[in-house]
Amino acid sequence: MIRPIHSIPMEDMNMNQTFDVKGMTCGHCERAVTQAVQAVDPAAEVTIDRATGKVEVQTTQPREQIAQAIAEEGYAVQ
Ligand SMILES: [Cu+2]
Repeated sequence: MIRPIHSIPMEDMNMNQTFDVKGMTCGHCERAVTQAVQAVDPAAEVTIDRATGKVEVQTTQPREQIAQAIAEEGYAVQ
């Protein structure tokens, strides 16, 4: 059976979003970015590759809000 899109619960609507984040130099930066993202979406899964600045986020929240939270921590994000 096919469910109409509006009946899909939020937790089924996780999206994998990738960001380029500049300025993460240590584990503290990774924690700061992770916590900023999880302040927007406590259930977000955050994977960070500090060497390349690649941040992967599994979240139900819009991309702009995640990017803004990271930027507010002081990191350049694309
Ligand atoms: Cu740091």
